Amino acid sequence: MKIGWAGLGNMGKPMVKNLVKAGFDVTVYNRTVSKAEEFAKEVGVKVAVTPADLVKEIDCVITMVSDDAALQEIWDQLLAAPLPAGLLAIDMSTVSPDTTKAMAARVGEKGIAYLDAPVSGSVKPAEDRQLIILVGGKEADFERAKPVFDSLGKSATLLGENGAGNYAKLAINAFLGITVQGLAEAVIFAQKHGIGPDKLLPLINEGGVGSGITKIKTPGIINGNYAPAFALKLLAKDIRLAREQGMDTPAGVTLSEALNGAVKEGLGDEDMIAILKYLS
Ligand code: NA7
Repeated sequence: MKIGWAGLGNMGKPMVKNLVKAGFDVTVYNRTVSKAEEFAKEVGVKVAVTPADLVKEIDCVITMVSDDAALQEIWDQLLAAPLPAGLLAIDMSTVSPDTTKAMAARVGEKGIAYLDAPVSGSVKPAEDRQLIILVGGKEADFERAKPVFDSLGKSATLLGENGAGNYAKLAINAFLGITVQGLAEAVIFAQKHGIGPDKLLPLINEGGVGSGITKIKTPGIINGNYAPAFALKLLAKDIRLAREQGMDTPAGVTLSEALNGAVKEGLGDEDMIAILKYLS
């Protein structure tokens, strides 16, 4: 299968490397072309300088970009180009289920099959082929995409029609955000009473209340390292999307306010655990 990949951000790069390792023929496109050229030198893939170049002679186009606007922008350019017959489109970004449904209908008019396939897991799981892939779309298209998914993650699950993958992703990230905010609040409270994160976090991680995410975030909190594995602004976007889809329960509402506040204070490009700085 020949793949055209659009979006070489923190997630896109390790995912493409795994496709190459699995033997797929991959061409990459990135809005900032210099990033694609640098990446191609390292990995040995071909570079397309426009979305139109990307779709020449491919079987499958995969998008992994920031948000709904980025996805729309790429598809506006793709749809202006001649598209190969039987093209399969897979969007692995986290976007609104409404955008997915509209996009699937729009490209469907040109005979293109469309899957929403956002992922649970950030950079390390992407590098280790441990992503959990959440899929919406038709069974036959899912089966076609299976070899791609198998090269990128540890599981891929078809959850329903287009949009279902996005709904599952928003639910999981709401839980992720609530957990991270809870962790930040516990650290702040303990610190106020003389117990530093270096003391508290190992105790959390030793017990039943510790989890994958508390363990992953522990070194960053202790060392004050907020380099983004998952940028706070992207979590803020996900919670905004969940709110737009009717998530109005208390922790979700509070989380949404905290994340928006943190973005306003300029913390958006730091890791999501920078919510700790905002709440301190
Ligand atoms: P990053 O590291 O912020 O990367 C975002 C990518 O999206 C990057 O390649 C950007 O290109 C691209 N992008 C952003 N805006 C546009 C527009 N308008 N047009 C085309 N391409 C664009 O995000 P992650 O890799 O961490 O996350 C990707 C998705 O997974 C996201 O939905 C997360 O919520 C989950 P650039 O290099 O800036 O030119």
